[in-house]
Order: sequence, then C-alpha cells, then structure tokens
Amino acid sequence: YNSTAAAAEEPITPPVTVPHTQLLINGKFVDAASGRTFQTLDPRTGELIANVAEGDAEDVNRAVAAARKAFDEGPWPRLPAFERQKILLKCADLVDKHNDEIAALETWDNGKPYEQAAKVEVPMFARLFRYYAGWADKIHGLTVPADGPYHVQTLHEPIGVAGQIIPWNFPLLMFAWKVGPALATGNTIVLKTAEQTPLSALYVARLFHEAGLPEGVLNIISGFGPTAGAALASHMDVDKLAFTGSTETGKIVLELGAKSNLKPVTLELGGKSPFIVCEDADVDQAVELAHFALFFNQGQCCCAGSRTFVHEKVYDEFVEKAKVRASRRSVGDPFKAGIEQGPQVDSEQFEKILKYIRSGVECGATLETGGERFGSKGYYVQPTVFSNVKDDMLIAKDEIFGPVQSILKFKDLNEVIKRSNATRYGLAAGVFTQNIDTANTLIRALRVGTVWVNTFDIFDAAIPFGGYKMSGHGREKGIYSLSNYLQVKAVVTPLKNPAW
Ligand code: TXE
Repeated sequence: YNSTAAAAEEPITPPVTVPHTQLLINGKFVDAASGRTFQTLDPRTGELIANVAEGDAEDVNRAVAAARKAFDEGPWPRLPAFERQKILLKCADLVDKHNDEIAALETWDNGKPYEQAAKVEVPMFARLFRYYAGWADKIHGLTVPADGPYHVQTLHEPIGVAGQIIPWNFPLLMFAWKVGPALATGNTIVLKTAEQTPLSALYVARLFHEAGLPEGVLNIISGFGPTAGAALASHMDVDKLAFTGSTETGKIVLELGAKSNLKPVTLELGGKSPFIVCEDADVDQAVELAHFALFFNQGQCCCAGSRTFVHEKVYDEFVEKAKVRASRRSVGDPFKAGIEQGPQVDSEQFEKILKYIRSGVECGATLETGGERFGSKGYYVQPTVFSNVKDDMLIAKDEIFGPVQSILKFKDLNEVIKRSNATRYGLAAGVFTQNIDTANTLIRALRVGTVWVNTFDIFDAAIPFGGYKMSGHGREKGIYSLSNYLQVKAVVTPLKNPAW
C-alpha cells in the first residue's frame, strides 16, 4: 500500500453544502427542545461537517404527537390510495432530480464511494418508492367462506404511528426500506436516523414535503440511541417499531417495546454469512464474487459474506488470488472517480476493526495482506485477507463490519453445511458452484433468510430480506414487508337469506 501518497492527498471538496441540520417535526424544521446539537464528522478526515440538532425524549414526544394527529385526523390514512400513490411517485421523481446532491451528502457523511451512491443507491432509493407506490392502491382484504349464514370479509388497515430506527451503513436505503412500505399502507412515521449519518434523510424528507406529503406524516429525529432511540422504542403512542442495527441493540428495543405497550417489532440485525466456494468453482470468478461479497461498502453490510469457505481442492489457488485481488483494491477519497473503498464510518468502527485484525493475528490466522490503517488521517483501513482461519476464532464468529476477509478450508458438503449453520446468525449465504445438485442441497440446508447462488448482494425492491435466528424478525422489501404495517380486521355480518 502506498500509504504515504494517500496521506499527502488533500480531500476533494464535496460538491454540495449541508442544507438541513434541524429536526423535522410536523412538516417544519425545528431545533431540539433542549437546544443541544451534536457533531457529524467527515470520515475522510475526522473533521466537522455540521452541527446537527440533537433530539431526545422531549422531541420524540413532539414528533409522535404530530404523527398521531396526522394519523387520527388524517387525511393521510384515509386518502384515496391513488392519491397516496401519486405523492410517492412524485417523491421518487424529486429524488431523481436531486440525485447528485443527495449522493454527495451520503458520501460526505458516510464515506462510501460517490459513484456507488450516485449510480446505485440513490437510483435504488427512487426505485423502492416507485415499487411501494405501485402497492398503495393494491392493498385489499379477502372474502372468507364461513361455517354459517354470514358474510365475512377482512379489511387490511394501517397500524398507526410507526417508529423506525435505522443505522448508518446505508442511510438512504434503510430509510426507503422502512418508510416506503409504511407510507404506502397509510401509516404515519417517526424515524430516528443514526447519529453518524443524519444528513441525507433530512434532505429527502424535505423533498417528500415538496411532493405533497401532508405535515406530520413523516417526522425525522436526529440523535442518539439510548436517548432518542430508546424514547421511541418505549413510547406508549407508537403502534409499531421497525429497527435495523446490531443484535445487542435489537434485544434492547424488543424489550423496550414489550415493556411499554407491547408494540410489534421487526428487527433486521447482524450476520456472519457464509460464502461457500465448491470444488467445481471457476476460481477467478469465485475470487471476484467473494471479494465483492465481503468488501462492498467498506465491509459494512449486515449480509457481508464474512466467512469465505473454500473447498480444499481449490483452496491454495483461491487464497493466492484473493490476496492479489484485495491488495489491488483501490482505496482513497470516496469522491474520486474509480475508488472502490472509502473510509469506515467513524472512529469507533475503525478501532473495532483494527482490534479484530489484531485478534486474528494473535489467534494464529495467516495475514495474507493488509492488516493496518490506510494513510494517516481519517478512518481508512487496508483491505485485509486472513487465510487459515478456524471456526472458533473471534474473526470467524463475530461481525467485524469492515474490510476483513476470513478464508476457511472445508472438505465435504455435509461438513460445510454444519459449520455454516453453527452460528447465532442466519441472515444470508452465498453459494458458488456449477452443480445443480450441490446448489439445491445447500439452498435447502442453510438456515438463512437469503441464499445467493453464483451471485451476491442482489437487492431488488421486490426481493424480501431478513434473518433467521438472531439476525432478526420479519422481512423487509417485497410483498412480505407490507404486512409489517397492516392490521387485519375481520368483519362478520349475518346473511338474511342464506339460501343465496
Ligand atoms: O449499532 P446500533 P452501532 C452492527 C455492526 C456494528 C455494530 C455496532 O457490527 O459494528 O452493530 O454499530 C440506535 N435504543 N451493525 O453501534 O447500536 C442507534 O442510534 C434505541 C449491523 O452503530 O445497533 C442507531 O440509530 N435505539 C447493522 C441504530 O440503533 C438505539 C447496521 C443502530 O445502532 C439504542 C449497523 C437504544 N438503546 C450496525 N442504542 C445491520 N444490521 O446492518 C442504539 N440505538
């Protein structure tokens, strides 16, 4: 790594200014009730981007009251579904129009490559809202045959006020996965962004109001987990909670939900996903896909293929090529064209990753490449590859959430199935083989919410996503996500003339 060159480089000035730093409550930007602010930092340098209003319990109360009023008094839940659809489509159009500014804010706050934000994530955000707009006027119940002279039907109604807590790794996409289905089904929302990345949500929420979203329907609180987040999770007037983040915090919010008003909670939590390279693999392709599965988004993906299991027949060749690929990964200022990897989101994540790398070395895994910070400022980490990793090492068990690939050797299918499933997580898996029987066996045997076969990280709006085991409850995206935000009401009326 040419870390001297990286250190000498001046960061590119982001092509955007920060338009909004206040909370968004009842359609208006306002300061926190306490008047307090917190700093959001540039992960390229650790320097200040902006001071942002710091919401706490009092602001959550104000936002929930606004969302309650917007739900109870309308018009949002009672608007003709077609009107809600038109507004959601307009939201997507406005996001398209401001694609580049939104992407620049996302990169500045998060550190992800600008090309990834501008060409993939912001367009995907708009796509998700068009997808959910499509559902808005297709939500309907059933007529139910009953054992008696009754006409029975179900109404699918919005739950009410949805509390949503999102993380920092995909600030915009996590917003879309949560806000999209909730709005399409007629709910109102209080969303708490992650303290590391508050900026892009405020920008798009302002656009949503320009698109005609009534005030109080979507409220955005910037702030910290134990204050604003906990207040939302334990609020008596929040009817449903959706959370994405760590398994540890998922347990806390589930408990807060249960101890307050027993609100239903969907959880999308951590993972330690296997990526299985079988003996028939084309090694070059497998190396490239396994590299992408782990290193995409600086390794900060809940579904990262973070246990690379490689069959012993192709293991040596795979390790050598994986090492070369990782050492060629282009790391640097995420605003620069052609950069594959920017900095990690903040100093806490950066330190956590370096600690795991040290633990890998201490446990006797072979450090093939990387292993240190990249450059001398900001939160950049060298793309790192460990081979000779054993199942009981911490780097094979914990979610590192960084650019650290752990390669493990296996001998046969039953063994790799058992080892893949021997984790508290069950979010996703990658399978790389040309043999349909091997693929089918693995697809059925792996206890995970998504299996990607000869591909990875395909996130179409219609494909459901979620975890088995301690990776979470419920599914987001796709048709399955709608039921998270709907109540089913059974309606029974007697039939006067049952003969007909
Ligand atoms: O997560 P937290 P952190 C994993 C990843 C990462 C680790 C820690 O391994 O290294 O978690 O990251 C809010 N009540 N993932 O600390 O704490 C918080 O403000 C209510 C995987 O960032 O889970 C933020 O909005 N809310 C993950 C959100 O929870 C609370 C993505 C996530 O923060 C809270 C991110 C509380 N007591 C991290 N404490 C994924 N599944 O993709 C915190 N929060």
